[in-house]
Amino acid sequence: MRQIDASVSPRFTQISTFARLPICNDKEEIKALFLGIPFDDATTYRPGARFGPMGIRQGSRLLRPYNQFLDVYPFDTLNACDKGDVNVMPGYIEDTMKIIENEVFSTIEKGAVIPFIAGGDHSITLPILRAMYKKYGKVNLIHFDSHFDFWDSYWGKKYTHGTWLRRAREEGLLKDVVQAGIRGSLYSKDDVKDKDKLGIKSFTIRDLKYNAEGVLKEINSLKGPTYISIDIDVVDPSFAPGTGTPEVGGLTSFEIMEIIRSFKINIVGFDVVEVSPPYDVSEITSMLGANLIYEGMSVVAKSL
Ligand SMILES: [Mn+2]
Repeated sequence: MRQIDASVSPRFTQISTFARLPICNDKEEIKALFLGIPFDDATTYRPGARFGPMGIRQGSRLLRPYNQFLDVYPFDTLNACDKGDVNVMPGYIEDTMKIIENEVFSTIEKGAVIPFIAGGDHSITLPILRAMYKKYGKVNLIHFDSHFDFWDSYWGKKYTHGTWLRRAREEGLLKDVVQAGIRGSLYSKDDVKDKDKLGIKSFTIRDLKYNAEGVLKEINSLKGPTYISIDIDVVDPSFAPGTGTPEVGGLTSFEIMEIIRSFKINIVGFDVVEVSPPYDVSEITSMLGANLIYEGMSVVAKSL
């Protein structure tokens, strides 16, 4: 059984691994790992998500081994470990995407290891999906966000944290796509129409707030390998102020946790992106990010 050293106080100020898990080594069979991608050069507004992995590790110190709501010991069941951070290249988005793709692929190449990834801005999800495609072929995508993220370009540039989803579609990496939590002002009415062109089932924050069961039905009907990507800004800034592009009127922290707990799908990868500790207050965003990964691990452990 995966034991957490109880002699290490959660109040200890040393920032260690995610949930004080062991560092990954090649000798042990694992089913899941934590991986940080500290890259935020593709943000369009507030920076700081490069400190997301650090913040989420820090916010994970109080996580305990047993999840009472799903009746599971996620770390033990998954034999989970922390693989550290991807060695990104600041200032070079496309070079970094290649590094991310290779690094993520190397973690999933052999066996059925599920990466739980802490961003980083949302641009990191595109190279992760490229790695997923290499392993599984087309995967389904469940995308929680306050933004569509399928704009064509920003300042004429194709690779930003607001364009990754369109690129993933164009590259043929994805099967069914369900996104939810969309809100905020838009550039144009055409933004809304593009979701049909791109074959994306898109639900607004109203759909989630007034009919979460309907949205969950769509999500849980997905068949085959499915990747989950959660932009922390799907949560209301009152619960998650530490993020790059906040939009008011979002989910509560309780609501997003309950949604994750309800997943009944074949999860092959999971990310929480856009946590920006420099804009955080009392670590609440970092703690939420850590807990969302914990719930994700718990759902996967439960399904085994
Ligand atoms: Mn967003």
